[in-house]
Amino acid sequence: MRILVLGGDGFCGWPTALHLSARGHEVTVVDNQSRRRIDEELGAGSLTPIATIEDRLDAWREVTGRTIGFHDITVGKDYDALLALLKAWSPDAVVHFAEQRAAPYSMKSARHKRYTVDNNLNATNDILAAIVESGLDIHLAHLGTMGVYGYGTAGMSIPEGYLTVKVETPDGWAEREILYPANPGSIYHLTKTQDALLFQFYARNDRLRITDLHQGIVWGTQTRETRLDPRLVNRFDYDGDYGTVLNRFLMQAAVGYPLTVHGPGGQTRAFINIQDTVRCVELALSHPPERGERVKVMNQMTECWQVRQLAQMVAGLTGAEVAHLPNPRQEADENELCVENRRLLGYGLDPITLEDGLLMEVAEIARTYAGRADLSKIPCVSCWNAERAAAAAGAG
Ligand code: NAD
Ligand code: USQ
Repeated sequence: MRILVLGGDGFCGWPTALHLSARGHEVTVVDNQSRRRIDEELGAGSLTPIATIEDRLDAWREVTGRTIGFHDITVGKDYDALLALLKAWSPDAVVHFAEQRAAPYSMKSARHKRYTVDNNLNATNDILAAIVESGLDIHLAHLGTMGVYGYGTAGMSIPEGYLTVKVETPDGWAEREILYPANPGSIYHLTKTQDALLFQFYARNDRLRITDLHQGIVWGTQTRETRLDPRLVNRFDYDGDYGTVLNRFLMQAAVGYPLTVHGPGGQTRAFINIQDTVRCVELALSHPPERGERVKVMNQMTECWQVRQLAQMVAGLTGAEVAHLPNPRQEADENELCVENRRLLGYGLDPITLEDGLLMEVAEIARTYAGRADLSKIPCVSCWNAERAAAAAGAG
């Protein structure tokens, strides 16, 4: 297949581009490098030393003999360039990672809220509009989030995108399938719920073939391909805005920083290893929906854990201390979560779990690069509202 990877310089996009290229697909990356500029804005870079995109692509060619193309295009702004690329290159599939993906970053200030909404919604609408205008039959696979569902399910398993409801009609009770009600917990997560409506509209109106992968929190760093050369290393975010919980705990353990559990740590979340992320995208691309079919939604996660369980696990492995801090987020301190993921398992996903020993490998990466860490960037200082900010200030 010919595959365009939007956001292919990022944490999930880069290893996905390499994986697809290694599997023999023709791959081109589109990325405006906004994530690297946000590193500068926050004064917090990747723990691993990531090469420039040019060096990454040269290294891939040297190591494997395969070429990955690159275009510096802002999806959502440079519409003509995006459309021209689709028409000139005629991809079979587009994988869409090109969004601002950190919930704390999206909640930092009005500017960050506006940037996240503007960037994410325009990126999604532009790629959809460009596919329609190109006249090509391109399958779009988007990286969505488990967070569109909210995290409280009252004992029910979260289905893959759609909920069967009973409605009263003049002829009695009837069953209907609706898009699962959206319940976002941040402006970032909110943009993903809006993306879902854009997909629903374009699938119905223009018969576009669309897959929305509702992904859990990704942990890990390296994949088979990023391990091939130091210049291919994946990014590892640990700062209070972009670092996700499990990778942060592993890094904190490596530098001797007490693990930063928000509140009692009863938040249950869905997780997936980065190696499984790249495999899931490949599986999704090999099982596209038909033209005219509704949006295909798959829950891209492999296991659920509570934050405090993760902290205990990392503390058990490394001897780290655990700290309970005021929660800067407006979220439930305790929730249960159970998720359906039968579709990707049915296509052959063989999940990597936390028990598989990979945790130690990630801890190893964190230890190797611990000297690059700036400990002042670890605290989560983005608060969801004034009340949360006051509680954090009181505790500080
Ligand atoms: P990332 O920030 O590392 O990568 C996103 C990439 O997209 C960056 O390289 C950035 O420069 C680029 N980009 C952003 N906006 C762009 C635009 N308008 N035009 C061109 N390029 C643009 O994020 P990630 O962790 O790789 O996440 C990728 C996708 O996966 C996101 O949509 C995110 O919502 C989703 N996701 C990530 C996780 C996770 O734990 N990392 C979990 C679930 C879902
Ligand atoms: N948390 C802590 N301590 C920390 C960091 C986080 O207790 O030091 C808690 C948070 O309060 C939250 C949970 O851990 O309850 C998860 O936080 P996170 O930052 O790991 O994940 P989140 O903000 O939900 O976002 C990440 C990705 C996002 C993706 C989402 C998938 O950044 O792109 O969409 O995971 S999901 O969580 O399933 O919605």
